Amino acid sequence: LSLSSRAHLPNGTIPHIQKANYEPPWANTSIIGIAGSSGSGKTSLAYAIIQELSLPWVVIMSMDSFYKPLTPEESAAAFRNEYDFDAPDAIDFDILVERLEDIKAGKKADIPMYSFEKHARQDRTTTIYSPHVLILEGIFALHDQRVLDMLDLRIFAEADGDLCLSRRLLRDVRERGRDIEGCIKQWFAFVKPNFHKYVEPQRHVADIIVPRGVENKVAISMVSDRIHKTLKQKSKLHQIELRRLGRVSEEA
Ligand code: UZR
Ligand code: MG
Repeated sequence: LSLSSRAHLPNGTIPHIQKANYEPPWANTSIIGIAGSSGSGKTSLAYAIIQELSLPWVVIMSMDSFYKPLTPEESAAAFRNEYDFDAPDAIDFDILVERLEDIKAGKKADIPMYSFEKHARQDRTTTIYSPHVLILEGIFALHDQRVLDMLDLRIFAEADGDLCLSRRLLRDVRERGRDIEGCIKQWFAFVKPNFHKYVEPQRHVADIIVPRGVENKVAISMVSDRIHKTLKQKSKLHQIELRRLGRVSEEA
């Protein structure tokens, strides 16, 4: 059973993109972590990596899903832009680790969905089940040792502070229902000081630091190559294991 014998290019796919195909069941999901400042372009980088990977089962999981629920007092503070969402304490790492372990074990994982307008989890959840690759993105993606241990690749997205601030202003006003004064208040009270305190130190545990985000085509293709290599390796090991268990007969 060769790996390439199962790889096929369905008619009608874009010719210059090579589709890869790996053997299911896919329990040992490969996980990429992307950390970086708010507004550094983590989400866009994640989408660019997905496009480059060109695999059928890749999902992005945002750490926003794991903000702890707020008490009524904390929620009121959040609406006054006085709640600190930029400290690791705001994130429920225990649940995040649990869900990542489930995904790694090939189990279904229900992921909370977050509303930035309401500063709260929504009632609905979304389900992640057995992807080839999962991209975990968030300001603290490289913060918790248990998460770090599960990552196949650790990325830190680098961008100038003024670029981050201007992106964040535009996005939060357009998409997250904020006003400029509130954004600026949050930035200088929490985002900027906590960047230096908690976010930037994650550079030291990153495998690669990616400057210029989505424009950095070289970095994106390196990440993609690396992941394809990892998947092939895992697939090979999986086949060897199956054969050892006598589940698959030898074929050409
Ligand atoms: P990204 N955040 C909110 O403003 N409100 C919430 O309810 C939850 C999070 C902000 C948070 C952080 N900070 O900087 C940012 N503040 O979301 C992280 N202040 O999201 O990485 O997409 O910028
Ligand atoms: Mg984002």
